[in-house]
Amino acid sequence: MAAQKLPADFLWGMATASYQIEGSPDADGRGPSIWDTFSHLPGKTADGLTGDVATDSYRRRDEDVALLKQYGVKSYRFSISWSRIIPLGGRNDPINEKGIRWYSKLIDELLEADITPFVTLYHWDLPQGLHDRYGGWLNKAEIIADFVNYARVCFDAFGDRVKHWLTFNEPWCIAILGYGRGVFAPGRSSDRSRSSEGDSKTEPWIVGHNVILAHASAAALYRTEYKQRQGGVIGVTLNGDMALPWDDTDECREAAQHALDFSIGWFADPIYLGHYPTYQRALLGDRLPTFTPEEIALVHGSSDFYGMNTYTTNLCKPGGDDEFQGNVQYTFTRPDGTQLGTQAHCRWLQTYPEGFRLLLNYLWNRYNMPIYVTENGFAVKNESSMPLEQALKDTDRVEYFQGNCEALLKATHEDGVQIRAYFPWSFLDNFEWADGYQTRFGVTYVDYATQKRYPKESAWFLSKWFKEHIDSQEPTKCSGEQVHSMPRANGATANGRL
Ligand code: GBH
Repeated sequence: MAAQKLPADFLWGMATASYQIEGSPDADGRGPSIWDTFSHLPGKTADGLTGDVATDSYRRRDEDVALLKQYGVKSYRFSISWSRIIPLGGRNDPINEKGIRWYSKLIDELLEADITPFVTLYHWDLPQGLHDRYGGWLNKAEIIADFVNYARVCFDAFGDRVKHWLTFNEPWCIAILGYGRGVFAPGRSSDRSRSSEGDSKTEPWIVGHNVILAHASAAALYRTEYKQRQGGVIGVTLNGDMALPWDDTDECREAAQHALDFSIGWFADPIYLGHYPTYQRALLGDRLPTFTPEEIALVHGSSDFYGMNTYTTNLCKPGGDDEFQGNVQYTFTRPDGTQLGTQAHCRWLQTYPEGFRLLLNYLWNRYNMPIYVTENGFAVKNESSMPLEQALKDTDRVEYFQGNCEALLKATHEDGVQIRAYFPWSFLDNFEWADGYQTRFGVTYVDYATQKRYPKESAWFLSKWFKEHIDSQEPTKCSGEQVHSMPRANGATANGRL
């Protein structure tokens, strides 16, 4: 058999998000977002820093595109800053042509470089105006109408050239980190040491529900008014790490499934299966909102693919009172005391390629949708305190990507999982939200004093790996056969078991 390859139309590229890289918060009429506000409050980010400058990518667009081209990526995943397009955010507020022009130029430059733009509409930077006006994501009717309006402006302005849309990045983080733990903007929480407002018992579930409906409404708009003419695909991307039983007991097995129900099933079950997970409903009772029949009809089937952001694997034990994890405890320490993998700079991340492959299988079996891996990455421990030359030799990150790329290939060829894209996180070191700038996820080192970019070894590793592993032949599919869900070829049935 010939060497195992990925299909010629497989997309690989780098990923970023507007607030993490752009800087220039006042340029060309941009309005403030909740992340401007939040990051400027004392004590909200690890180093007290904000996204005011970040990687200065608003001003370095041409340079960034040139580097992407040098890496040989086929695609670039970036997000649009809502408050550059509609500075105040709302459906009756003015549209900012200068903001539109900036992204339009970026898209043109990418296409000229033969790079497919892969666009996220919402990567956490809600216009502050909407939060102030009516409570942002807490206000169902208003936020859905305003998000759909914003999506329409983007489809109108960019849809002639953009054929891959993501409505939301990681609804779990929006809801739990923004309204439950209060560690991300807008920082609401029941923890009064963090926030004077908020109710962690109810607000995250309301916000998650409203984000699902906003996603489904924007996807419906695209499908009814744009898809036929523009011919693209639209979906949501969910964060979720593999959950494995800590030991072989039934209790741990159950705990692992419960963890998946709360991290992934919360969003994926309604969107792909048409209902919230049973366990989640049982645990939350009427704190978890319900869909009307019309709403669930809109939600069910609203994503053209499975958008997968994943970083690690957690070993699961029942117990604890962390409702956001489904009352499951996570650890990286095996029963025999050994660690699951290599520890990253962040507490929550260790390398484990087997888990990546298992998660691909789990999602494929349960949801039956082609998968776009829209984020996957690693922050090397203490990279910020290393001399530059040492930081550029990012062996732990190379090993992380090597393991996961090999797992991706095995999932494709040995397991029959349909995978269409892989986006390492991230193109550049950047503003890592509440962790500030010390945690570096980039395959490109950014010297923040000079804003100079230095490719790390991992960038060249990925560049070479995908060059060698993507088939060079033209795909042999008929033109009508697009990237929608396709029936399973191997006849396996969907099941939620590990
Ligand atoms: C992604 O989220 C983001 O999309 C991206 O913007 C970010 O830069 C990247 O990861 C790297 O962090 O123990 O409660 O604090 C990743 C998903 C989910 C991973 C929450 C960390 C910690 C949960 N994240 N998780 S908690």
